[in-house]
Amino acid sequence: MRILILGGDGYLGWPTAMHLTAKGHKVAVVDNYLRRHLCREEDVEPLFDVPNLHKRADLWKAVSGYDVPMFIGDLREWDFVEQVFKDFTPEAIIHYAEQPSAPYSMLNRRAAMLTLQNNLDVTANVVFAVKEFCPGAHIVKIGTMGEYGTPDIDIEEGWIDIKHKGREHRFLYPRQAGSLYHTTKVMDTDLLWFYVRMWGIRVTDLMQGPVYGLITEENEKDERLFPFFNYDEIFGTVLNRFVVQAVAGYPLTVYGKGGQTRGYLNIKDTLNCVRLSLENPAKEGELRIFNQFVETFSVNELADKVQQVGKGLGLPVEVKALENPRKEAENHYYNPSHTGLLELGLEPNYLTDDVLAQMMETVIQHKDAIDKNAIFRGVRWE
Ligand code: USQ
Repeated sequence: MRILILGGDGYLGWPTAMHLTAKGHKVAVVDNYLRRHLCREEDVEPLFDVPNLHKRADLWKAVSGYDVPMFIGDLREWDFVEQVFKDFTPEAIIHYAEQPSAPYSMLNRRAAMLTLQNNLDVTANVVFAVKEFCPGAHIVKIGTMGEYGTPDIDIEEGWIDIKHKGREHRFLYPRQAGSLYHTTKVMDTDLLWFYVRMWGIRVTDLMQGPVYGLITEENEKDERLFPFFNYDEIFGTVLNRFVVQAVAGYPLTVYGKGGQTRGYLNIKDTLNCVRLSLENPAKEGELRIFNQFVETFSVNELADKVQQVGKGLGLPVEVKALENPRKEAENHYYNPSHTGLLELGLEPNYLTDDVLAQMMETVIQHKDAIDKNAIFRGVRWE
Protein backbone atom coordinates (compact mmCIF):
# COMPACT_ATOMS: atom_id res chain seq x y z
CA MET A 1 0.00 0.00 0.00
CA ARG A 2 1.20 3.58 -0.67
CA ILE A 3 1.11 5.33 2.68
CA LEU A 4 1.81 8.97 3.42
CA ILE A 5 2.80 9.72 7.03
CA LEU A 6 2.11 13.31 8.08
CA GLY A 7 4.29 14.20 11.05
CA GLY A 8 6.83 11.56 10.02
CA ASP A 9 9.63 13.01 12.16
CA GLY A 10 7.76 12.75 15.48
CA TYR A 11 7.86 10.39 18.47
CA LEU A 12 5.46 8.05 16.68
CA GLY A 13 5.88 9.15 13.06
CA TRP A 14 9.42 7.93 12.42
CA PRO A 15 8.98 4.54 14.15
CA THR A 16 5.80 4.10 12.08
CA ALA A 17 7.68 4.84 8.86
CA MET A 18 10.30 2.18 9.62
CA HIS A 19 7.68 -0.34 10.74
CA LEU A 20 5.49 0.02 7.66
CA THR A 21 8.39 -0.19 5.21
CA ALA A 22 9.63 -3.30 7.03
CA LYS A 23 6.15 -4.80 6.55
CA GLY A 24 6.35 -4.22 2.81
CA HIS A 25 4.46 -0.93 2.39
CA LYS A 26 5.62 2.00 0.29
CA VAL A 27 5.96 4.99 2.58
CA ALA A 28 6.70 8.70 2.28
CA VAL A 29 6.94 11.11 5.22
CA VAL A 30 6.09 14.78 5.64
CA ASP A 31 7.22 17.08 8.44
CA ASN A 32 8.06 20.72 9.15
CA TYR A 33 10.16 19.99 12.27
CA LEU A 34 7.62 21.81 14.44
CA ARG A 35 8.24 19.49 17.39
CA ARG A 36 12.02 20.02 17.21
CA HIS A 37 11.51 23.75 16.95
CA LEU A 38 9.16 23.97 19.97
CA CYS A 39 11.51 21.83 22.08
CA ARG A 40 14.34 24.22 21.27
CA GLU A 41 12.20 27.26 22.01
CA GLU A 42 11.19 25.87 25.41
CA ASP A 43 14.67 24.46 26.13
CA VAL A 44 13.36 20.92 26.63
CA GLU A 45 15.50 18.76 24.35
CA PRO A 46 14.95 14.99 24.11
CA LEU A 47 17.32 12.62 25.91
CA PHE A 48 19.19 11.60 22.76
CA ASP A 49 20.20 13.70 19.79
CA VAL A 50 17.98 12.70 16.90
CA PRO A 51 19.42 12.96 13.37
CA ASN A 52 17.37 15.03 10.91
CA LEU A 53 14.94 13.24 8.60
CA HIS A 54 17.40 13.04 5.70
CA LYS A 55 19.97 11.35 7.92
CA ARG A 56 17.37 9.07 9.51
CA ALA A 57 16.24 7.94 6.07
CA ASP A 58 19.87 7.32 5.00
CA LEU A 59 20.50 5.28 8.15
CA TRP A 60 17.33 3.24 7.68
CA LYS A 61 18.22 2.61 4.05
CA ALA A 62 21.71 1.42 5.07
CA VAL A 63 20.29 -0.88 7.79
CA SER A 64 17.21 -2.24 6.02
CA GLY A 65 17.48 -1.45 2.31
CA TYR A 66 14.15 0.44 2.34
CA ASP A 67 13.68 3.93 0.94
CA VAL A 68 11.62 6.57 2.74
CA PRO A 69 11.20 9.63 0.50
CA MET A 70 10.34 12.83 2.34
CA PHE A 71 8.78 16.23 1.97
CA ILE A 72 9.91 18.97 4.37
CA GLY A 73 7.32 21.71 4.69
CA ASP A 74 4.23 23.03 6.42
CA LEU A 75 0.93 21.24 5.77
CA ARG A 76 -0.96 24.40 6.70
CA GLU A 77 0.18 25.81 3.32
CA TRP A 78 -2.01 24.60 0.49
CA ASP A 79 0.72 24.95 -2.21
CA PHE A 80 2.87 22.54 -0.26
CA VAL A 81 -0.02 20.13 0.37
CA GLU A 82 -0.77 20.13 -3.36
CA GLN A 83 2.84 19.36 -4.25
CA VAL A 84 3.00 16.46 -1.73
CA PHE A 85 -0.27 14.85 -2.82
CA LYS A 86 0.51 15.23 -6.53
CA ASP A 87 4.01 13.75 -6.17
CA PHE A 88 3.04 10.82 -3.95
CA THR A 89 -0.58 9.93 -4.49
CA PRO A 90 -1.34 7.90 -1.38
CA GLU A 91 -3.82 5.10 -0.86
CA ALA A 92 -3.77 5.85 2.86
CA ILE A 93 -2.69 8.78 5.00
CA ILE A 94 -1.64 8.66 8.65
CA HIS A 95 -2.20 12.01 10.23
CA TYR A 96 0.15 12.63 13.19
CA ALA A 97 0.98 16.19 12.11
CA GLU A 98 -0.25 17.97 15.21
CA GLN A 99 1.10 19.85 18.18
CA PRO A 100 0.84 16.87 20.57
CA SER A 101 1.32 18.31 24.06
CA ALA A 102 -1.44 19.24 26.51
CA PRO A 103 0.86 21.32 28.75
CA TYR A 104 2.28 23.19 25.73
CA SER A 105 -1.24 24.15 24.67
CA MET A 106 -1.84 25.64 28.14
CA LEU A 107 1.42 27.66 28.31
CA ASN A 108 0.16 31.00 27.02
CA ARG A 109 -1.98 32.59 24.31
CA ARG A 110 0.61 32.13 21.57
CA ALA A 111 1.03 28.43 22.31
CA ALA A 112 -2.74 28.00 22.49
CA MET A 113 -3.27 29.68 19.11
CA LEU A 114 -0.45 27.71 17.50
CA THR A 115 -2.02 24.47 18.72
CA LEU A 116 -5.50 25.44 17.59
CA GLN A 117 -4.45 26.72 14.18
CA ASN A 118 -1.89 24.05 13.38
CA ASN A 119 -4.04 21.11 14.38
CA LEU A 120 -7.27 22.23 12.75
CA ASP A 121 -5.76 23.72 9.59
CA VAL A 122 -3.76 20.57 8.88
CA THR A 123 -6.75 18.29 9.44
CA ALA A 124 -8.90 20.41 7.13
CA ASN A 125 -6.17 20.51 4.46
CA VAL A 126 -5.86 16.72 4.60
CA VAL A 127 -9.59 16.34 3.98
CA PHE A 128 -9.49 18.77 1.03
CA ALA A 129 -6.39 17.09 -0.40
CA VAL A 130 -8.01 13.65 -0.24
CA LYS A 131 -11.10 14.93 -2.01
CA GLU A 132 -9.07 16.61 -4.75
CA PHE A 133 -6.12 14.27 -5.33
CA CYS A 134 -6.93 10.80 -4.01
CA PRO A 135 -10.65 10.28 -3.37
CA GLY A 136 -11.14 6.90 -1.75
CA ALA A 137 -7.87 7.11 0.21
CA HIS A 138 -8.21 6.06 3.83
CA ILE A 139 -7.36 8.68 6.49
CA VAL A 140 -6.03 7.23 9.74
CA LYS A 141 -6.13 10.02 12.28
CA ILE A 142 -4.49 9.93 15.70
CA GLY A 143 -7.02 11.20 18.20
CA THR A 144 -6.81 10.77 21.95
CA MET A 145 -8.63 9.03 24.79
CA GLY A 146 -8.54 12.47 26.41
CA GLU A 147 -11.33 13.53 24.04
CA TYR A 148 -13.78 11.67 26.28
CA GLY A 149 -12.42 13.08 29.54
CA THR A 150 -13.32 11.13 32.68
CA PRO A 151 -17.14 10.83 32.75
CA ASP A 152 -18.83 8.92 35.56
CA ILE A 153 -20.13 6.22 33.18
CA ASP A 154 -18.43 3.59 30.99
CA ILE A 155 -16.66 5.02 27.92
CA GLU A 156 -17.76 3.34 24.69
CA GLU A 157 -15.68 2.96 21.56
CA GLY A 158 -16.50 6.21 19.80
CA TRP A 159 -20.30 6.01 19.67
CA ILE A 160 -23.23 5.78 22.07
CA ASP A 161 -26.88 4.80 21.53
CA ILE A 162 -29.18 7.29 23.21
CA LYS A 163 -32.81 6.59 24.00
CA HIS A 164 -34.85 9.75 24.34
CA LYS A 165 -38.62 10.08 24.74
CA GLY A 166 -39.22 6.64 23.30
CA ARG A 167 -36.88 7.00 20.29
CA GLU A 168 -33.27 5.93 19.80
CA HIS A 169 -30.29 7.34 17.87
CA ARG A 170 -26.53 6.64 17.65
CA PHE A 171 -24.32 9.67 18.37
CA LEU A 172 -20.62 10.32 18.81
CA TYR A 173 -19.87 9.49 22.44
CA PRO A 174 -19.91 12.80 24.37
CA ARG A 175 -16.58 14.55 24.44
CA GLN A 176 -15.32 16.85 27.22
CA ALA A 177 -11.60 17.40 26.98
CA GLY A 178 -9.29 18.53 29.76
CA SER A 179 -6.83 20.77 27.87
CA LEU A 180 -6.86 22.96 24.77
CA TYR A 181 -4.73 20.36 22.97
CA HIS A 182 -7.31 17.66 23.73
CA THR A 183 -10.07 20.05 22.64
CA THR A 184 -8.43 20.43 19.21
CA LYS A 185 -8.64 16.65 18.87
CA VAL A 186 -12.38 16.80 19.64
CA MET A 187 -12.71 19.46 16.95
CA ASP A 188 -10.74 17.28 14.51
CA THR A 189 -13.14 14.41 15.14
CA ASP A 190 -16.10 16.69 14.47
CA LEU A 191 -14.51 18.00 11.29
CA LEU A 192 -13.83 14.50 10.00
CA TRP A 193 -17.32 13.30 10.93
CA PHE A 194 -18.80 16.27 9.05
CA TYR A 195 -16.89 15.41 5.86
CA VAL A 196 -17.62 11.71 6.23
CA ARG A 197 -21.31 12.68 6.13
CA MET A 198 -20.92 15.28 3.37
CA TRP A 199 -18.44 13.67 1.03
CA GLY A 200 -18.34 10.01 2.01
CA ILE A 201 -14.61 10.01 2.84
CA ARG A 202 -13.25 7.01 4.77
CA VAL A 203 -11.71 7.67 8.17
CA THR A 204 -10.37 5.75 11.15
CA ASP A 205 -10.01 7.91 14.27
CA LEU A 206 -7.73 6.30 16.85
CA MET A 207 -8.43 7.42 20.43
CA GLN A 208 -4.98 6.80 21.81
CA GLY A 209 -3.92 6.85 25.46
CA PRO A 210 -0.48 7.96 26.67
CA VAL A 211 2.30 6.03 24.92
CA TYR A 212 5.51 4.89 26.61
CA GLY A 213 8.74 3.31 25.44
CA LEU A 214 11.33 3.81 22.77
CA ILE A 215 12.38 0.38 21.56
CA THR A 216 10.74 -1.17 18.52
CA GLU A 217 11.58 -4.19 16.38
CA GLU A 218 13.10 -1.90 13.79
CA ASN A 219 15.40 0.16 16.03
CA GLU A 220 16.42 -2.30 18.74
CA LYS A 221 19.80 -2.98 17.17
CA ASP A 222 20.67 0.62 16.37
CA GLU A 223 20.16 3.50 18.80
CA ARG A 224 20.59 6.04 16.02
CA LEU A 225 17.10 5.00 14.89
CA PHE A 226 15.50 5.70 18.28
CA PRO A 227 12.58 8.16 18.38
CA PHE A 228 12.55 11.43 20.29
CA PHE A 229 12.52 10.58 23.96
CA ASN A 230 11.24 13.60 25.85
CA TYR A 231 11.13 13.44 29.63
CA ASP A 232 10.36 17.07 30.35
CA GLU A 233 7.08 18.33 31.70
CA ILE A 234 5.89 19.63 28.35
CA PHE A 235 6.58 16.91 25.78
CA GLY A 236 7.29 13.84 27.93
CA THR A 237 4.47 11.42 28.71
CA VAL A 238 4.16 10.33 32.31
CA LEU A 239 5.78 6.88 32.27
CA ASN A 240 8.73 8.01 30.14
CA ARG A 241 9.17 10.84 32.63
CA PHE A 242 9.06 8.54 35.64
CA VAL A 243 11.70 6.22 34.14
CA VAL A 244 14.08 9.14 33.55
CA GLN A 245 13.33 10.58 37.00
CA ALA A 246 14.12 7.20 38.60
CA VAL A 247 17.46 7.07 36.80
CA ALA A 248 18.29 10.71 37.62
CA GLY A 249 17.52 10.28 41.34
CA TYR A 250 14.70 12.82 41.03
CA PRO A 251 11.62 12.01 43.17
CA LEU A 252 8.79 10.82 40.90
CA THR A 253 6.46 13.74 40.18
CA VAL A 254 3.00 12.40 41.02
CA TYR A 255 0.52 15.22 40.43
CA GLY A 256 -2.05 15.67 43.19
CA LYS A 257 -3.63 12.53 44.65
CA GLY A 258 -2.30 10.34 41.80
CA GLY A 259 -5.62 8.57 41.20
CA GLN A 260 -5.76 9.94 37.61
CA THR A 261 -6.32 6.82 35.51
CA ARG A 262 -5.60 6.53 31.79
CA GLY A 263 -5.31 3.78 29.16
CA TYR A 264 -1.64 3.15 28.31
CA LEU A 265 0.20 1.44 25.48
CA ASN A 266 3.73 0.54 24.47
CA ILE A 267 5.05 2.34 21.38
CA LYS A 268 5.24 -1.10 19.72
CA ASP A 269 1.46 -1.37 20.07
CA THR A 270 0.95 2.05 18.49
CA LEU A 271 2.73 0.74 15.40
CA ASN A 272 0.67 -2.45 15.34
CA CYS A 273 -2.62 -0.61 15.89
CA VAL A 274 -1.91 1.83 13.08
CA ARG A 275 -0.84 -0.96 10.72
CA LEU A 276 -3.89 -3.09 11.52
CA SER A 277 -6.14 -0.09 10.88
CA LEU A 278 -4.46 0.53 7.52
CA GLU A 279 -4.59 -3.10 6.44
CA ASN A 280 -8.30 -3.35 7.38
CA PRO A 281 -9.56 0.03 6.20
CA ALA A 282 -12.76 1.84 7.10
CA LYS A 283 -15.48 1.75 4.44
CA GLU A 284 -16.34 4.72 2.22
CA GLY A 285 -18.61 7.03 4.18
CA GLU A 286 -17.54 5.51 7.50
CA LEU A 287 -16.00 7.18 10.53
CA ARG A 288 -14.61 4.20 12.40
CA ILE A 289 -13.37 4.83 15.91
CA PHE A 290 -11.10 2.61 18.02
CA ASN A 291 -9.99 3.19 21.59
CA GLN A 292 -6.26 2.63 21.30
CA PHE A 293 -4.72 1.42 24.57
CA VAL A 294 -4.13 -1.97 26.14
CA GLU A 295 -4.32 -1.52 29.94
CA THR A 296 -5.28 1.14 32.45
CA PHE A 297 -3.20 2.44 35.36
CA SER A 298 -3.48 5.25 37.85
CA VAL A 299 -0.49 7.56 38.22
CA ASN A 300 0.13 6.03 41.68
CA GLU A 301 0.21 2.53 40.18
CA LEU A 302 2.78 3.64 37.59
CA ALA A 303 4.91 5.28 40.28
CA ASP A 304 4.79 2.06 42.37
CA LYS A 305 5.87 -0.05 39.42
CA VAL A 306 8.75 2.27 38.57
CA GLN A 307 9.83 2.32 42.21
CA GLN A 308 9.81 -1.49 42.45
CA VAL A 309 11.66 -2.11 39.21
CA GLY A 310 14.11 0.73 39.98
CA LYS A 311 14.92 -0.83 43.34
CA GLY A 312 15.63 -4.13 41.59
CA LEU A 313 18.23 -2.27 39.51
CA GLY A 314 19.75 -0.64 42.59
CA LEU A 315 18.10 2.77 42.08
CA PRO A 316 16.81 4.38 45.30
CA VAL A 317 13.54 5.72 43.82
CA GLU A 318 11.48 8.18 45.86
CA VAL A 319 7.95 9.33 45.09
CA LYS A 320 6.84 12.88 45.84
CA ALA A 321 3.26 14.11 45.46
CA LEU A 322 3.23 17.62 44.01
CA GLU A 323 0.39 20.11 43.96
CA ASN A 324 -1.32 19.29 40.66
CA PRO A 325 -0.48 21.96 38.05
CA ARG A 326 -3.38 20.67 35.90
CA LYS A 327 -7.13 20.92 36.36
CA GLU A 328 -8.30 17.31 36.31
CA ALA A 329 -10.14 14.75 38.44
CA GLU A 330 -7.68 13.02 40.77
CA ASN A 331 -10.03 10.21 41.82
CA HIS A 332 -12.57 9.08 39.29
CA TYR A 333 -14.40 6.21 37.64
CA TYR A 334 -12.68 4.92 34.49
CA ASN A 335 -13.91 1.99 32.45
CA PRO A 336 -13.34 2.52 28.70
CA SER A 337 -14.03 -0.32 26.29
CA HIS A 338 -11.30 -1.27 23.80
CA THR A 339 -12.24 -4.33 21.80
CA GLY A 340 -12.04 -3.06 18.19
CA LEU A 341 -8.29 -3.35 17.70
CA LEU A 342 -8.14 -6.68 19.55
CA GLU A 343 -10.76 -7.96 17.10
CA LEU A 344 -8.50 -6.86 14.23
CA GLY A 345 -5.76 -9.07 15.71
CA LEU A 346 -3.77 -6.81 18.05
CA GLU A 347 -1.51 -8.83 20.37
CA PRO A 348 -0.77 -6.42 23.21
CA ASN A 349 2.66 -5.74 24.68
CA TYR A 350 1.87 -5.31 28.38
CA LEU A 351 3.84 -3.26 30.88
CA THR A 352 5.81 -6.04 32.55
CA ASP A 353 8.71 -5.57 34.95
CA ASP A 354 11.04 -6.74 32.18
CA VAL A 355 9.76 -4.08 29.79
CA LEU A 356 10.25 -1.39 32.44
CA ALA A 357 13.70 -2.70 33.34
CA GLN A 358 14.75 -2.64 29.67
CA MET A 359 13.61 0.99 29.39
CA MET A 360 15.49 1.91 32.55
CA GLU A 361 18.66 0.16 31.44
CA THR A 362 18.58 2.06 28.15
CA VAL A 363 18.09 5.37 29.96
CA ILE A 364 20.88 4.54 32.44
CA GLN A 365 23.30 4.48 29.51
CA HIS A 366 22.35 8.10 28.79
CA LYS A 367 22.17 9.26 32.40
CA ASP A 368 24.72 12.04 31.88
CA ALA A 369 22.49 13.67 29.26
CA ILE A 370 19.55 14.17 31.66
CA ASP A 371 18.84 17.85 32.30
CA LYS A 372 17.16 17.95 35.72
CA ASN A 373 15.98 21.53 35.11
CA ALA A 374 13.68 20.30 32.34
CA ILE A 375 11.84 17.84 34.58
CA PHE A 376 9.44 20.17 36.36
CA ARG A 377 8.49 23.69 35.33
CA GLY A 378 4.99 23.86 36.82
CA VAL A 379 2.96 24.80 33.70
CA ARG A 380 -0.38 25.60 35.29
CA TRP A 381 -3.79 25.20 33.70
CA GLU A 382 -4.91 28.55 35.20
N1 USQ B 1 1.10 13.18 35.35
C1 USQ B 1 1.65 13.14 36.62
N2 USQ B 1 2.96 13.47 36.74
C2 USQ B 1 3.75 13.82 35.68
C3 USQ B 1 3.16 13.86 34.39
C4 USQ B 1 1.83 13.54 34.26
O1 USQ B 1 1.01 12.80 37.60
O2 USQ B 1 4.93 14.10 35.89
C5 USQ B 1 -0.32 12.80 35.16
C6 USQ B 1 -1.13 13.86 34.45
O3 USQ B 1 -1.60 14.83 35.36
C7 USQ B 1 -2.22 13.02 33.79
C8 USQ B 1 -1.52 11.70 33.49
O4 USQ B 1 -0.35 11.67 34.30
O5 USQ B 1 -3.26 12.78 34.69
C9 USQ B 1 -1.13 11.52 32.04
O6 USQ B 1 -0.31 12.62 31.68
P1 USQ B 1 0.60 12.62 30.36
O7 USQ B 1 1.43 13.88 30.40
O8 USQ B 1 1.32 11.32 30.23
O9 USQ B 1 -0.49 12.61 29.21
P2 USQ B 1 -1.35 13.77 28.55
O10 USQ B 1 -0.92 15.13 28.92
O11 USQ B 1 -2.79 13.43 28.77
O12 USQ B 1 -1.01 13.61 27.01
C10 USQ B 1 -0.40 12.44 26.46
C11 USQ B 1 0.17 12.79 25.10
C12 USQ B 1 -0.97 13.20 24.18
C13 USQ B 1 -2.01 12.10 24.15
C14 USQ B 1 -2.50 11.77 25.55
C15 USQ B 1 -3.44 10.59 25.61
O13 USQ B 1 1.13 13.83 25.22
O14 USQ B 1 -0.44 13.48 22.89
O15 USQ B 1 -3.09 12.50 23.36
O16 USQ B 1 -1.36 11.41 26.36
S1 USQ B 1 -4.64 10.76 26.90
O17 USQ B 1 -3.96 11.07 28.17
O18 USQ B 1 -5.38 9.51 26.99
O19 USQ B 1 -5.50 11.84 26.53
